[in-house]
Amino acid sequence: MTQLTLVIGNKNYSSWSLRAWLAIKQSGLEFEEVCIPLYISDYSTKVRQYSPSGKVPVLLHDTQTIWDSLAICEYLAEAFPHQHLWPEDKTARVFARCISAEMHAGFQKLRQNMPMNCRVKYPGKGLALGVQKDIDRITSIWQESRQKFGAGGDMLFGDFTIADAFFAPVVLRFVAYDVQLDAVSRDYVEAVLALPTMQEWIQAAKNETEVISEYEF
Ligand SMILES: N[C@@H](CCC(=O)N[C@@H](CS)C(=O)NCC(=O)O)C(=O)O
Repeated sequence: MTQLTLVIGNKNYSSWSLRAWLAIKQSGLEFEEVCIPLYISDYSTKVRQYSPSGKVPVLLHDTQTIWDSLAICEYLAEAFPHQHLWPEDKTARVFARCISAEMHAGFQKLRQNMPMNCRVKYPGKGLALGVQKDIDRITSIWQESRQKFGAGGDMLFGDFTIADAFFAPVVLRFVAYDVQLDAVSRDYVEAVLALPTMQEWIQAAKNETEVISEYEF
């Protein structure tokens, strides 16, 4: 098989990188990882060697360069259909695509006020105006997915899918900021955290030494 290379940012801070990394890791595909720490002095030069947008993540495969986390996940699902990265059932797949797109394009208040950070605990911080509305919408998505499609396992659609990769950074945000959750959402958070791949990411994030002060309180 042609080599897959995934270019990512710091594991502690790069929420977009986590989505692509988790999708590829959960699919069991072999890949090479290139890490470019965000905002170091030559970040732009380094990242532009791989990424036309100047952002991570970027996937390199065969002659293709795929940037943007959603495009990467769609590419993986298409290139490796036997990995079942989207749900098999059409109705579930439609729902999974909608909620992943909603996550991709939305929840700005949550993103701005509760930056992903695996190393710290900031209970009660980040609850600026509009953040609770984002949290409520996310937990209602999780409840609906689990109730309608989740019977076969602990993930949103039973087995792991791209939708779980998309919400994984939110799981880490909810843990870091100790966000109060309903029982279904709490169970989902625990299930995502229990994935060995998530534990691997978190441990690697804790081992990193770079500090980006604008992402710290
Ligand atoms: N929509 C893009 C967003 C990627 C993105 O914003 N990545 C951040 C790191 S988490 C980045 O590269 N920031 C560097 C910059 O904006 O210069 C995706 O889904 O991949």
